[in-house]
Amino acid sequence: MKIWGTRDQGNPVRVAIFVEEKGIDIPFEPVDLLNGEHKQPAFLAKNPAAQIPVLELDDGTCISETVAICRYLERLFPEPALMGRTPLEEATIEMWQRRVEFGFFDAARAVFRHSVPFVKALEPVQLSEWADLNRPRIVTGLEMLEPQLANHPFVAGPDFSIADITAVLPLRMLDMLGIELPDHCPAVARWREDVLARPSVAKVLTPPQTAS
Ligand SMILES: N[C@@H](CCC(=O)N[C@@H](CS)C(=O)NCC(=O)O)C(=O)O
Repeated sequence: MKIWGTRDQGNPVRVAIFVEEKGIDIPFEPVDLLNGEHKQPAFLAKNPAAQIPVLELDDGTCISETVAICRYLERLFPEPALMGRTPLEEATIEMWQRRVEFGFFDAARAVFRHSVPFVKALEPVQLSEWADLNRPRIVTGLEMLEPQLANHPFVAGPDFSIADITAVLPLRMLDMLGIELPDHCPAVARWREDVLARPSVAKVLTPPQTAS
């Protein structure tokens, strides 16, 4: 098995953290998005949507979409459970995962893609109005999480889950996007510190030290 995508950039980060939490070792194969490698026939044969990450199995089967990849790995490596064990846990985690992804994550993604200059290689028409419209949606997404995080250590309840993993990239991007955590969201601030300091997250997002 291998995963197409750069381990510490974009959506592959979510799979890399998932893999770290499981304690398994799957190699990552970088894809040069800025030079359009993902739009070449060889990559399109793996994912016609021209996106990373893609999990390629030893028989050549390819699975794309971050959550689908995580679902497959969860079935193969059930411990520690990151997508729930009981029907109720599974549904609760999926509910929060989708709330985080379609609210907070998508708003941050829109601001990132439409306001950060180097992303123009992927988003040739950057609409600053779309970025501006989505900035307050990031805050709304966080405000939605505040009451939940005031009562639970993690987004979906007592345990770290895929719902927290989905939040990592946007949480890390807030400073770059010029978004301040609202003062009335102290539980979100606490959770952000906890999640970004988590060993799996730090390992994926901290560049390896080179001797030079
Ligand atoms: N829904 C997909 C989204 C994947 C995605 O947006 N990948 C980005 C990198 S973070 C990509 O490949 N973008 C290529 C492009 O914009 O041309 C998932 O969950 O995996």
